[in-house]
Amino acid sequence: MNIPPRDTLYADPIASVAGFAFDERVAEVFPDMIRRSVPGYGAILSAIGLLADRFAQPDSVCYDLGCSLGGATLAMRHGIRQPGCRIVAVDNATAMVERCRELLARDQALVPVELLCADIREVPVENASLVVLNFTLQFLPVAERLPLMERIYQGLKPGGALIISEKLAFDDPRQQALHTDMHHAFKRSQGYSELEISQKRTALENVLVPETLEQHRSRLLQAGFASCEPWFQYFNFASLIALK
Ligand code: GEK
Repeated sequence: MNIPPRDTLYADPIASVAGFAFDERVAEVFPDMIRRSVPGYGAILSAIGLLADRFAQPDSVCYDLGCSLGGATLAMRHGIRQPGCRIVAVDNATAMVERCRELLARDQALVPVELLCADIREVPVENASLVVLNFTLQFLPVAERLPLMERIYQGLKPGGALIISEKLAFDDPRQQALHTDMHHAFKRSQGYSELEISQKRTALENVLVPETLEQHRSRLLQAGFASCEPWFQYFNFASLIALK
């Protein structure tokens, strides 16, 4: 097994930090970056495998929207035990999709995966039993989030589910400050320097737009979902499950 290269993209001072983009340099270090930046990422992927086993229905489709290198796709692929299932994995970053294709080719599991380089706002969702948005919705303009939730709801079969993991914001300024501080403490504990933390934060400004748990919940209910509950939270990172 190759050790994934370490994320040092923000280690040196940058005169003017540009907005974060999912380019070749990010794709190369992505596995290391996401594990050291998102508290609980590994636990969430393991649970997505278990949830895929629970929700995948025979002869249906499981979607991984914003798949990056296919972490959630592979978790689902190894979790699904129902016959006739396939996975549709989608990302609009060419560098991510190319690497994802190589990683999927090395994986031995049998569930077919269709990997699309496309915008998740344009990909039809049909005959779905499970849809996963693992830290992707936060990168869409806020106004485009409800139409996507409505399309996902329409494309889910009865009994289907949506898993949505996001960085959260908080209405209470003390909670906001606490969770931001604790996230930075997590990143420091993972070996990121103050400079790396602050330059990355600048790069993500206006690119990653977090919302509160309540905003997510009310949007999901507005889109038609019968209920929605967080099943995981680690500081300001949470994962929700919405049921059709
Ligand atoms: C994982 N789910 O490892 N259409 C398609 N893809 C998009 C769009 C869009 N409109 N906007 C952003 N993306 C993964 C991690 S990363 C999360 C997801 C993070 C893609 C973008 O190219 C990137 O690959 C992914 O969403 C977000 O479980 O980096 O914090």
